[in-house]
Amino acid sequence: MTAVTAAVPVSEADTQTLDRYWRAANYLAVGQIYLTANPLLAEPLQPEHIKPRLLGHWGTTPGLNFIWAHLDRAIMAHDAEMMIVIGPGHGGPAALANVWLEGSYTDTYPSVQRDSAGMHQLFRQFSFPGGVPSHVAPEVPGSIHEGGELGYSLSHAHGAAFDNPDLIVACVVGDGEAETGPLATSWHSHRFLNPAGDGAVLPILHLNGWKIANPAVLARLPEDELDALLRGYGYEPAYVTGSHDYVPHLEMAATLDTAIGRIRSIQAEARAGRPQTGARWPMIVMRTPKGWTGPVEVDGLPVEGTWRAHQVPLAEVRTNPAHLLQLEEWMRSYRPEELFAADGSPHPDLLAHVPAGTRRLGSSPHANGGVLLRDLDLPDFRDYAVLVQAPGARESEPTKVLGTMLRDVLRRNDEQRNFRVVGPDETESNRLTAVLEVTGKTWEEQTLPVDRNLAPDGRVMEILSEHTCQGWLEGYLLTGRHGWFSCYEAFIHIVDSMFNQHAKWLKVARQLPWRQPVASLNILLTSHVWRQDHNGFSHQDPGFIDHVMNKKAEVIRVYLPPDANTLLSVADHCLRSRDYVNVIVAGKQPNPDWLDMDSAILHCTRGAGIWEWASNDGDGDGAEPDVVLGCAGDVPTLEVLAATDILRRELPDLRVRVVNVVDLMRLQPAIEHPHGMSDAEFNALFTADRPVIFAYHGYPWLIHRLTYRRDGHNNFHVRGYKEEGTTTTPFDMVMMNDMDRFHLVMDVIDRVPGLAARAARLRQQMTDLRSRARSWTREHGEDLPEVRNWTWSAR
Ligand SMILES: Cc1ncc(C[n+]2csc(CCOP(=O)(O)OP(=O)(O)O)c2C)c(N)n1
Repeated sequence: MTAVTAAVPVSEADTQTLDRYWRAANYLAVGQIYLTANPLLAEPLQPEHIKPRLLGHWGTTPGLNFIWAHLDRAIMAHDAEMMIVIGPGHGGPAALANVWLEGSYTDTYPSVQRDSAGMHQLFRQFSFPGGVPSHVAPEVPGSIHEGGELGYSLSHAHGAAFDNPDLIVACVVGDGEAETGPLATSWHSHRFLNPAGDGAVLPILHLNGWKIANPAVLARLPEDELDALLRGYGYEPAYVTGSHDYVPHLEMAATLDTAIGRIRSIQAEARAGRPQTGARWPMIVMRTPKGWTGPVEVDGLPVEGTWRAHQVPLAEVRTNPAHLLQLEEWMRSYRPEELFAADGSPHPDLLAHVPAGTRRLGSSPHANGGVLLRDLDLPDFRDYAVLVQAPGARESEPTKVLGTMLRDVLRRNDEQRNFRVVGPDETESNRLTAVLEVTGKTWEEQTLPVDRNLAPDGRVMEILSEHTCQGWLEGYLLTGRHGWFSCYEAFIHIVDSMFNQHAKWLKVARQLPWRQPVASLNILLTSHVWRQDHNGFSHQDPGFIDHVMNKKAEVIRVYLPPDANTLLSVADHCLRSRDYVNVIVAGKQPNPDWLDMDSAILHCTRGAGIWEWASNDGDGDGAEPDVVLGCAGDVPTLEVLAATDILRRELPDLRVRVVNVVDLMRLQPAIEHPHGMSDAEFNALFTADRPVIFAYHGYPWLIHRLTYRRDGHNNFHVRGYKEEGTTTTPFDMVMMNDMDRFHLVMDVIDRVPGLAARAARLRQQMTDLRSRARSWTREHGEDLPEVRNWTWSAR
């Protein structure tokens, strides 16, 4: 429960304990960067005690250690449940030093004990081949945020705080990190944080003045401008300033006390039913020197408090005796003999402020979210099926149908509060509108009578920042909850890089036995390339799929359901899955319903298969097809079926096989992806020697990339988006990219041996039809009636 706590006075003895802890953490950090032997400096440092390659970041580390020490005290003093997110994740030595000191590291990795052998191992493994990375990577207990790519700390921290009412997430924001676009927009996250039902985030702006080689902008603002900026973002900033000569333990402790008191009072008011609209959340601005307590000067040049402290302040320790000596003096300045016993264990008194068990920052269960993960209570997706009496007889808007299922996922999990839908202002545009029947869109700011569907405790989260949406959801998932991100297809590229980092995180986390699986990141891409009715070229880019394909097969899934029932089946599968990034591409526009629910389930289970009802190669003699028409994606499927219709009517002897691919990964070889087909299966489906005309939702080369090793690859002819587009009709769009039914018929005629001469007239008709379709759009502003009204006629 959130009791409002008064500031707890900090005694002189407390500050000495904090200082001893801080010195120990700093010592351990320097040791990790430099030493491969002699961890306790039992003998004078020799070149052979030094790592051959010095890799790590010192500059941010002492500040992070200072923050960690003080968070520990605050956790104890306020009986608080806290987590830490470290924006400057290159400060890995700090996180590792602290989790070792508090014992979380040994709990996670029993081979690294809190003794001299363990300290030796801690030092040696850091940034060392076969050891641990230099960042706050998944290997570090207590972390949900690697921080290698800067910019996502605040959005991750808020994701962790949503629906965790007792949790305070301390979030260190680097002053360089604060210059990034994603970080800059994520200051607004607290405007979506409901003090009644969510936890809190305490941003700590680490104003150490410098980036790698430049000053940080925020550090050079006049104080009143910085203050005005942060207040404008809705915070109540408090300032803690330290220097080479002054360590502000008292100020930091008091400031944290006030901040936690303030957080709890906002929460208590809100939880007593008094809305806290516009509440100013506390934040801390910590202005301390970069490389604090490190070498003041090296080779006559200033280092502490400058950009030179960013990485390794003494670079030539192995070869330059003066540097070696300076390192030894630096390490001894922390007086390790006062901090560690002869066996290397930290003196118990310096750990007096370290909390126990899961209150330790390195042991927070929230930071290993899989241990807290509860399955979603999912409705039976079959209940939302559209009725399909004959393939293509009726149409529906797939995402609208999905919205009804997501609505009930929200409803059923309202009590366990572990499912959210995020999107950049597009939930309704993407036709998931039904979700708003059971919840609102989160909004903590003022409202006007004209506003619709806003609610302080809404479970649909919309902010026009794809970065923030993605960051919130990642934070939410990594702390053991579930979610759904829907986005315009073209603009998901904005988070290409964030996706990269999340996929990397999952890849590594899956290999760590102590990290429990988390819910998959589900990304629905809709309002897609082929149907940009009132937008156009800027909104046409299906390349995210190409991008995700670069990541490890074991964490990537891409689905292209061709209609509403297949979308439901895919969505159900994704919501149950763990440790993946699921990318689903599905349209929101009216689209023929091809498969009844039973067929949809079978088809999705196969991932790719022959559509018997559309094919005629199985008729009669069981001979092989003359041509295979492959399709992946809703619009390509429609065009392939329309082309098949023409072929079967006009060339009834031609044996046509229609193969639809829902799960794109099925095309890969089995050795490349767990879903990949064996060559035998692939050949059975696509044949080894017949022409395959493949209509694909995205850029055509991806299909070649996936199939280049297959026997029949030379016969693959892929149509897809080739960067032709504008604001025009749906059929004109497919024509502009030569993926229309008429062009597909021409492709068949051109590629089936012996057909060209026999079908010359049909080919000419197709050219003429393309011309007619084009001029019809120019004259009437819409597609040809026979195109618009085409339906599959059962045979
Ligand atoms: C998005 C991104 N761009 C560039 C970098 C390269 N980089 C690593 S550290 C750093 C400076 C970071 O400065 P700050 O956030 O203030 O951290 P600190 O000074 O505390 O080390 C930069 C530019 C990066 N890691 N991520």
